[in-house]
Amino acid sequence: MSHTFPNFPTDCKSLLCKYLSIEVFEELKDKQTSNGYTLHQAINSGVKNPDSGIGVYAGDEESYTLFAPLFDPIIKDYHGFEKSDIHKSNFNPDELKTVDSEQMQEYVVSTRIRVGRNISDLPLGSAITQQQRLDVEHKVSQALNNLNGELSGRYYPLQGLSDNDRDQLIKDHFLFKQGDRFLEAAGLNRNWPEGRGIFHNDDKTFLVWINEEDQLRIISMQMGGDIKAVFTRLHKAVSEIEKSISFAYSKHLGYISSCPTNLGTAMRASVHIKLPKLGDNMELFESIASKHHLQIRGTSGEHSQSKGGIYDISNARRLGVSEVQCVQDMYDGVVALIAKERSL
Ligand code: ADP
Ligand code: CIR
Repeated sequence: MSHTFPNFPTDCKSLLCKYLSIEVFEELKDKQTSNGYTLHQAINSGVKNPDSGIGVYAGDEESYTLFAPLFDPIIKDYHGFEKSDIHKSNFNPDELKTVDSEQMQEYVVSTRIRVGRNISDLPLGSAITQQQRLDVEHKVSQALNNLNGELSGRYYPLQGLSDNDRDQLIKDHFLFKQGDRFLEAAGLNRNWPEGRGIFHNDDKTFLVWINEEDQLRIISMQMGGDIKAVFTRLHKAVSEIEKSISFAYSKHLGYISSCPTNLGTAMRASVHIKLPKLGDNMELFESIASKHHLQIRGTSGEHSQSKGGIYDISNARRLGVSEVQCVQDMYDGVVALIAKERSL
């Protein structure tokens, strides 16, 4: 099927719109990866949703090389990561410098750190087949069912959950919502809800989402602001899971993810934090956030609004910085935000 150059509205601010020149489009428009993933599929989310921040999704690891003339500048813009850079991992919780202060406990409602992972040698969610998705669910849930101690728990397929249980898990911030229009246009909602589900321990401090935007989202979370405890639990969980599953990793791009914003560490370390005064002064709020490489989200996840002066603050950089640095970015930024909030 032939496609013509997309028609972006004049106020479009997505990175897709910024970097998809006519020349790049012409160079890439007839290419497809060995899994049959095309440029048209890679850009469809940003074409259908001109309000995207980014607007592209990879269908497999090969998408990042085949469509590099489009993906490389997007990756550089978002992460400040050059084509010649190499990603390095450091997941050692002992190297995180935090002080568990009273202020942290007063302002921070809850802490959550997640990493995205995808199984090596399989297409990513946008290009995966229905059978491959079911195979992922089977393999991952089996591996998780073998975990012990604090990490031991149960897998709940989405199809087996009642509407009430599902809605309560979403409301309590444990479970993903049904994929939105961004994921829909990326092909990530195909065959929904089959093959999707959530594993969690009894306390819901360790959770794994299966087959949402990435094949795994491994999550550690708890109430309050003890960031080190959350990071330490996540490190333990990821190390255990890696004993039985091999994840897609490239020397250049780190862990391979569907969305280029998640490459590298694929880590988002966040707090829900009470900052009502800064919330009334978004310009100041955003300037501190940007200085500390932070992203501000609403409390019901990406593209949601803040409620009651509580915000979701997380590291924006994930590639070219280690896991320790991602969490350190978040912690240092949160300390600065609390100091400013108190001064207002
Ligand atoms: P992701 O972190 O995977 O990018 P979202 O932004 O969609 O995804 O958030 C997923 C869910 O996690 C949402 O319900 C959101 O409210 C919840 N969440 C994120 N950070 C925290 C936190 N620090 N405390 C409690 N819930 C959180
Ligand atoms: C977008 O482009 O807005 C969506 N596809 C989501 C992008 C990833 N999220 C993010 O950077 N916050």
